[in-house]
Amino acid sequence: MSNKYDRVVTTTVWSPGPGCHGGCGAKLYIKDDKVVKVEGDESHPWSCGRACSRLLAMTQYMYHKDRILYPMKRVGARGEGKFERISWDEAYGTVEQKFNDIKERFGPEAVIFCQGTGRDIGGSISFLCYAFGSPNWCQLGLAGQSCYTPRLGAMSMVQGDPCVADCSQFFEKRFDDKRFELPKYIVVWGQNPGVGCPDAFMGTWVVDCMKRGTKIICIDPRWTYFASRAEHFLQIRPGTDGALALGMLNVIIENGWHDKEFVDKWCHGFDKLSERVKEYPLSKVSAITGIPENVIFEATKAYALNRPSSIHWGLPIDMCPEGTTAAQAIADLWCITGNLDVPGGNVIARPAFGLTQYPYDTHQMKAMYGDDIMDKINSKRCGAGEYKYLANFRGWAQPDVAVQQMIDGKPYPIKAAWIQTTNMLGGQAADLNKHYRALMNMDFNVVVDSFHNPTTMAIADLILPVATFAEKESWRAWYVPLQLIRPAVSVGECKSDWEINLELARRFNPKFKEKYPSFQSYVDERMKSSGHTYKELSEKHDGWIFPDPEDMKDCSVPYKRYERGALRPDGKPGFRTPTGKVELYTTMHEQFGIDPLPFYVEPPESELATPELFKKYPLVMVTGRRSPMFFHSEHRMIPWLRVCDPDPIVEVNPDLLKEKGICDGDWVWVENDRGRIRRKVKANYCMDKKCVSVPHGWWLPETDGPAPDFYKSWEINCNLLTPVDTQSSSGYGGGAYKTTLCRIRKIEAGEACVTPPDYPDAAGKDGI
Ligand SMILES: Nc1nc2c(c(=O)[nH]1)N[C@H]1C(S)=C(S)[C@@H](COP(=O)(O)OP(=O)(O)OC[C@H]3O[C@@H](n4cnc5c(=O)[nH]c(N)nc54)[C@H](O)[C@@H]3O)O[C@H]1N2
Ligand SMILES: Nc1nc2c(c(=O)[nH]1)N[C@H]1C(S)=C(S)[C@@H](COP(=O)(O)OP(=O)(O)OC[C@H]3O[C@@H](n4cnc5c(=O)[nH]c(N)nc54)[C@H](O)[C@@H]3O)O[C@H]1N2
Ligand SMILES: [Mo]
Repeated sequence: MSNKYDRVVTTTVWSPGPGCHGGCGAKLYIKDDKVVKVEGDESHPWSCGRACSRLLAMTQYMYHKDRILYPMKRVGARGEGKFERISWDEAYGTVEQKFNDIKERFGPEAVIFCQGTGRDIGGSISFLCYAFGSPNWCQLGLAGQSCYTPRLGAMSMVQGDPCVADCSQFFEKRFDDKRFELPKYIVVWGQNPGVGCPDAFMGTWVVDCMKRGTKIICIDPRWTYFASRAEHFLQIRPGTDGALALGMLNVIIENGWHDKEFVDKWCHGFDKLSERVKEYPLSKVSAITGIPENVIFEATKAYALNRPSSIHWGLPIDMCPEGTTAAQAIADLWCITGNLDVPGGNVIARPAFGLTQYPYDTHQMKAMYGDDIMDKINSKRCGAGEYKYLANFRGWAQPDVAVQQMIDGKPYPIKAAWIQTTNMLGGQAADLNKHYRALMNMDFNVVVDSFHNPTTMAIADLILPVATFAEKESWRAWYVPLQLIRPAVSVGECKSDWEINLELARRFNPKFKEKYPSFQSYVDERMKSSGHTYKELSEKHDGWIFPDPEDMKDCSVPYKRYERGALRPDGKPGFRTPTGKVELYTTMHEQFGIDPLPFYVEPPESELATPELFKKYPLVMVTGRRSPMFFHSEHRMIPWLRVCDPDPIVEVNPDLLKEKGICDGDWVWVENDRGRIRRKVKANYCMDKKCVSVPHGWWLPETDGPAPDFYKSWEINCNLLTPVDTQSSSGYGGGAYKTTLCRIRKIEAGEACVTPPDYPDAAGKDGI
């Protein structure tokens, strides 16, 4: 190391900063107690030295002039944008007093704990929520809880565990490990992993497999990187993936291309599934999905007859109408083709050493909080009464039910919101106006974040400044390896989410004061099953550890765990389902009163479902395709990133533009009955003529924060146009983010943007 730097810290990346689902290794170069350069860590087995644009721009994030460095309390009216610095002690004391006061008057369930996507937060926010005694923890605003949970739910019901496509990531030596086998095909289904690296899966892994010979089947309405390199590209009508999967199952079963041995020995309900899928012949599926019959047939044949192959899927599956059942149909595909938990297939992904950090399913909820946790929380959890599936899987409250309850107070009032890792009014929440209304209705809102944004400006009463990954101690076991996040520097008075939440949990629940005198004591307790402590692992240079691949009893070691009895709590061979088999006919669904077999329904708004509306709004607004420069609503203020992706755009097929007399670069309205937003046109043949792509999370940090501007969220945020209350019959899935109908037209002189509604009767409008 040259004397340009005092030291280099290697650590694991996991939000805040890049914002992401994390898992990369980074090297932080430090001079005079400041991080001056960031690089990827080439020795890291997952990322192998690669670093995304957001990681490389970390120094601009950490030391940005607008970063919130101290706790702040609101001193003017809500929306005025007047905040004053306070001490941590006052901040903690205020939360303690306000939340306890609400608890006394309305019960602990009257405080809702809201998070964004799966960052290093799920563990600490659920811990705080349950320590306070509330059952209401969710991604408020994420219509239908439509991100990953529907896929996780379906996988849990069908096969007892989540799984991911195997690109050798389960082994430290990666492709050199003899246990691994290269997939013949990877089906990239409704995901763009090269951009997003979503859900603990690195897009570069797919490319690494492609370089070694893996072929691609891509299912996407848009011409993407993977589409352009695919052997088979299925350009699908948005929201119809469930029908496609059912059609593919039908083709496989009809032609006898399934793995008969695996199906006979390990699957339950194959005959019933075979009957159901007969309702989805190719002609019908082709008409629904818009994909030619022969294209579906050939792709299905390639996937089914070339083993091992895997399917790697994404968010649009959750956002299909009946997202859980669309996911169920796709899971059935890898199960009946014998691709489950085999090398190069879809491999079960339990947390390293079986240790849980962030409860992704009911088993983990019970492991963390005791066997009676679900009963305890279900009596009051928003949505648990209506949705049996929700009541029995994971711990989330149902967000569409919760937001309504925040407005009408039925069946009981909700009075305060704890908001940590989500900018609802600038990113996460569908139906922007409804969420604004609901949050204005709260007596007290706390936001834990690193920058001001539309949410902090509009509704925050207290803001707590959060430390980036480079400034905190934490850990990660989002499957393997177990990795440490190690602090390199500190900035302002920022604290980590864990530090903040543990301190408050101690104040709300004194038993934690004794039990966890420090964050490390909590981590060490959770890490016990690995046989390591935080300190000991941290002293190891690399700071990560894979389970011993020879340990056949370890449930986080692949493959074929169902044969060796490593999946079930009773230690018997089989899967963690009621029958011990892969449940193609899911008995849990039967118990919940949901169809045990997959089925298809149309999106709530579509050409077929609402033909009259379609006449008025003939385009499908597909929102949310990811930009490598931004994570959701973040990073618009980071110069290196914004310069690469400067404007809120709408991508439109050039032929459609010609018909409408609109030019590349024009500003247009994107509109429907819920409102209209301004966007700059980007002509792009990647888009189907029937769809437009509208990236989400846009607000302009360079404009005015206080009301009525709120950084232009009401002018450009596409969630002004998306609905809530479209959730699946399970309560999970079905958010219409990819299937909302709209139209585009030129902006006429004198036409103004929408402004935020005024809520003069809102409860928490004045001082705190
Ligand atoms: N840089 C960056 N990375 C991110 C994020 C970010 O904001 N920025 N967000 C993170 C989060 S929380 C998530 S959930 C993931 C999401 O990441 P992904 O799972 O990749 O989801 P999207 O980017 O929404 O869409 C992926 C692809 O699906 C296509 N698509 C759209 N509608 C449909 C459909 O109905 N069917 C099919 N088959 N395809 C469709 C889109 O055209 C797009 O190419 O990314 C994570 N990673
Ligand atoms: N139209 C449309 N809307 C969508 C989507 C879409 O595809 N289309 N995608 C949806 C999906 S899949 C998801 S998961 C949601 C995600 O939505 P969110 O995860 O809520 O993302 P943001 O709205 O950007 O809010 C994140 C906020 O948390 C802060 N932050 C980042 N990391 C941390 C951290 O570790 N700690 C703390 N305390 N703060 C942090 C950021 O500064 C930012 O203000 O958005 C959904 N919204
Ligand atoms: Mo997400």
